[in-house]
Amino acid sequence: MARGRSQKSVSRKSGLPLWKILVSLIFSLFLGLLLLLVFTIYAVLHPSPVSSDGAEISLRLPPPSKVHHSAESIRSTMQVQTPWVEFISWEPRAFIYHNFLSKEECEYLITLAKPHMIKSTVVDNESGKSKDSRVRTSSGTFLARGQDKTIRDIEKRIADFTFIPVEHGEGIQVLHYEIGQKYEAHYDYFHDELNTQNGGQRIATLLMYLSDVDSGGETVFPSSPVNKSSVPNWNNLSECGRSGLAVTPKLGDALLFWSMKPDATLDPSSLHAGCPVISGNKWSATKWMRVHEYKV
Ligand SMILES: O=C(O)CCC(=O)C(=O)O
Repeated sequence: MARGRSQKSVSRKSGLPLWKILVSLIFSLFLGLLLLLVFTIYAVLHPSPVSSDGAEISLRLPPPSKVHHSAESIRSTMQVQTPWVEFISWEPRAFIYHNFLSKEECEYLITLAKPHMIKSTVVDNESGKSKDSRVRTSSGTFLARGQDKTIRDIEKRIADFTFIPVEHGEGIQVLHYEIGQKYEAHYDYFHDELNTQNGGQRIATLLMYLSDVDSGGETVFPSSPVNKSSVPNWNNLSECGRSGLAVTPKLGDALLFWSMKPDATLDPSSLHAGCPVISGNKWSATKWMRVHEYKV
């Protein structure tokens, strides 16, 4: 009995009272919940988009109060050269990525391509081979996929913005149109078997404008109806540009359009043309993207 009593009194002296333990537990729990709440509120107020390799995508849209439906009015409210996306059509699905390339990147692509420019060709529907054509009178050259750091950066950005992996892309084709040169209405998807063996069909195209054009040179979708009164720069468009939904080339901007619909069928509304340049020069760079990996 004596031994039992003495043990009891020792444990009471060395341990904390139960109420103190309970109070500190409740306090710690409260503190943890408070921190969680603060982090959640911060994350909701400061969302940060993340690219496939964990890097932040430098895409910023104007705040909702500044979203307008005309490119001109948006330009006048945006002072900075920040990338932003403008939706332009559902048929075909098309978007403009404003300020997609920097001026330096545009100049770099032109400098790289200039010594290698040759007369552009088109694909023969029967044989699937390249042929000379009056339909396409520009000159151009292909840059190898991933050929240097700048190209890799641009190709990575294209993948981030289109959600199509870099490996599905053909090499960038740089194009140069002088006065009178054009690319008549065509589809980017193929009508032959030969050209779809590597990578399948072309699913989408990104046209990057490397220069402004003084007059003409618009990319136009003749099957996409437009309401003249809803086009703010109607008076500045060439006759060709007025034949459908037109995109005026602007240095650094990129036009993304889809040649296939979400149900994986070909989209005939993706018919498009490069209008004749009326004055100045047009430099552009095309990235065609395939359904599957395109082996280079
Ligand atoms: O230069 C343009 O506006 C059109 C180019 C084009 O159609 C193409 O590269 O497929």
